[in-house]
Amino acid sequence: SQPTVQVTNHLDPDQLRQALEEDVRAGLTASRKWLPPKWFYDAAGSELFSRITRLPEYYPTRRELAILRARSADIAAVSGADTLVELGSGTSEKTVLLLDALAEGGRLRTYTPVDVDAVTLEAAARRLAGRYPGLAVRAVCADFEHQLGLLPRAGRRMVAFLGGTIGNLEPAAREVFIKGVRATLRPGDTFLLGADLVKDPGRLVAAYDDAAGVTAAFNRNVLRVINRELAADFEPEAFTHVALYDARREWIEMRLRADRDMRVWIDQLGLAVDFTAGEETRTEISAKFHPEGLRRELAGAGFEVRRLYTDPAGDFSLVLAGV
Ligand code: AVJ
Repeated sequence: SQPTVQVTNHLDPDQLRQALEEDVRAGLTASRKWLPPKWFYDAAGSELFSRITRLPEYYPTRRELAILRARSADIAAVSGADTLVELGSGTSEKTVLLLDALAEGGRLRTYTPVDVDAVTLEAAARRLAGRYPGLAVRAVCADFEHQLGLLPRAGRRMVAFLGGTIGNLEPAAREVFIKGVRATLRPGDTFLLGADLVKDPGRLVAAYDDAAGVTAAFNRNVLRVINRELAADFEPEAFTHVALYDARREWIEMRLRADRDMRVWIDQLGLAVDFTAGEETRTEISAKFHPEGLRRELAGAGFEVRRLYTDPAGDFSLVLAGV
């Protein structure tokens, strides 16, 4: 019998490890230190992010869900997709709304979640296969930013990139990424993009600096990942979580501020890193958008914007674009 769940791993552990080593060396030897947000998401980090999505201050997930609840039927009809490819699928919590709508239309055949965290990916794949008998779940463990070329090409696809993760990319990388998605699509395929919108800075900052400290724990988790994977001796508790809004660049920045002078030894890199008291390491940007800007960037990459939805409060948007 046809297996309904198939997991393809494109992340060779050696390559993954090399990418982590390169990122940590490059970021922590730079004059202004930084670490890429990709390394937040080990099993503990994925769990912390999942808790973030339920925080009262963190509105994006709820707003996007509200849009999906209201618009999934329209999205399914306009896309005409039989295959849903989801980039950065995580726990696939929101995906059921899209899958339900596509199934309702009678065309749904394949779901391809794509994520870097193999554990979370496989659990989500099995859960969804159980929920939709007859659905072929072809999970792909990959770094979607750099491995778009490896995505399955069969079927009439809708590529969904939800949650506002597009905001993790700086403008130049974002342009490359959107053009890369465009290049993998054929006529009839669509791109569904979730993006957080510019709003009152107070609300933005609160969403990234919650009262319960879950985002702070998520931010420090990157140090735990480096300790474990590269045999480093970071003291995560000696770093303070910082979230600020850069109004000019219209993005949230998360940083880790050293509470005192410290020397950290990263054994696997043979590297000592000095932090001075108050020094900040940038760990994430989360860009916020204007609807016109989203339209412009998608059109500039060769997409035709078919729908731009927002929630009633105007906090978040979903764009459905064709090629
Ligand atoms: C998963 C990238 C969409 O930027 O809002 C949440 C990650 N970081 N709180 C975001 C995140 C801190 C999240 N994305």
